[in-house]
Amino acid sequence: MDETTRMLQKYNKPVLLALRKMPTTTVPLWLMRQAGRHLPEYRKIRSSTNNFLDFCYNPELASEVTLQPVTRYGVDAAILFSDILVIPHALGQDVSFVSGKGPILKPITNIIDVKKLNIKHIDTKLKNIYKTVSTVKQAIDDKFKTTTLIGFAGSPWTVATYIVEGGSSKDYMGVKSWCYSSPKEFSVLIDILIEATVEYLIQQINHGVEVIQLFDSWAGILSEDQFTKWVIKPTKTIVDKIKKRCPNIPIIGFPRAAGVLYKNFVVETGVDCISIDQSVPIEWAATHLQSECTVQGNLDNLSLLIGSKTTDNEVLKILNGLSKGPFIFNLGHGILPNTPIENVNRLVKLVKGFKIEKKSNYTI
Ligand code: 1CP
Repeated sequence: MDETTRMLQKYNKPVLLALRKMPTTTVPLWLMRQAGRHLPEYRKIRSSTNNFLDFCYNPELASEVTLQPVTRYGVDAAILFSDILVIPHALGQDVSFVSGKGPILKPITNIIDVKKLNIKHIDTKLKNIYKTVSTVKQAIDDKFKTTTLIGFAGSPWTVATYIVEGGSSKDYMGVKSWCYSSPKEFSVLIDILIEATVEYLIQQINHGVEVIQLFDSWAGILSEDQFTKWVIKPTKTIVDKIKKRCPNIPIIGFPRAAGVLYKNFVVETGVDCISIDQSVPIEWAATHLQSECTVQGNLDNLSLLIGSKTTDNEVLKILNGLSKGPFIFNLGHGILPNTPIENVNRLVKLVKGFKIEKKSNYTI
């Protein structure tokens, strides 16, 4: 047993153990977007600041909301409270969040504007986020010893959709037209995002995050070839660069709605864990994905919002199908703002109370 394994077992952090394909006593659990509007304690603190980015850049408030779901539910991981759009903001793009409308960016649609993005000052602009990481890590070391701290960034493709479309989009007409018609130009934007994302994640790691998740929320809108170009390749570059500098930090990939392309993504990028959405059949995930890496997922966020007997059955189906191998329970996409607290409590109880059968497909 090496030193890292001994440390992991001593501190018994279930999420880290699962990411290293090691057995756990209970199924590790956290929920995407667990810190946010479904929590009354979040809404209370959030109402103190008008501007959402100011809120993300306030280490005291951001570290407090990062820990709220850990304190309330006892989930096994805290995910840094920030947003994927701090990267375009740090690169110099105008970004704001309008209540009821979501993010609004000044769209960048040509190579001249792409070349105005400036990577030089990102660490200065993001320094308060690094301070949030250090503050949360200290609190975890002091008080929540079994909790894993997850850092994150948006993947280049998904961040590019916001940069080009100027916000959320229904059809992604602008960004898809660009990558089909001028792939060389578009790759200049993707390369800037790769470089900024690697720097941002390395700094998060230096300040205390123990795991990285890459959110590619809009990966599922691309054809196979475009998926390979704009999702798999940039992710592989990011994974390679981070592994070179921080070989012990596990990386979770989340190319949402990728269907059968999840398999290509896992094999080609070298991620340690794949986060899957609810459209992936459990048995297929166990056979084709869990044989390669740890799997995370995949309860429908809407099922959790409803919280009926059907939800319990779906949870049990996921647990029965995936808990024999390296697995982290999560949702298929972020928790919805109207999700009742009691539904989350019930889910946590069900997952934590689940008896794991004798393992067959662990590495040790
Ligand atoms: O006023 C508010 O409270 C704003 C709501 C909100 C919150 C709570 C936004 C605006 N971002 C966040 C935090 C956030 N965003 C986190 C940390 C909280 C946690 O996970 O516990 C994370 C990981 C994100 C990531 C994020 N932001 C993604 C990827 C994950 C996903 O859900 O797909 C995306 C696409 C965004 C963009 C974004 N940020 C906020 C909004 C409304 C949107 C647009 C979403 C869309 O286009 O549908």
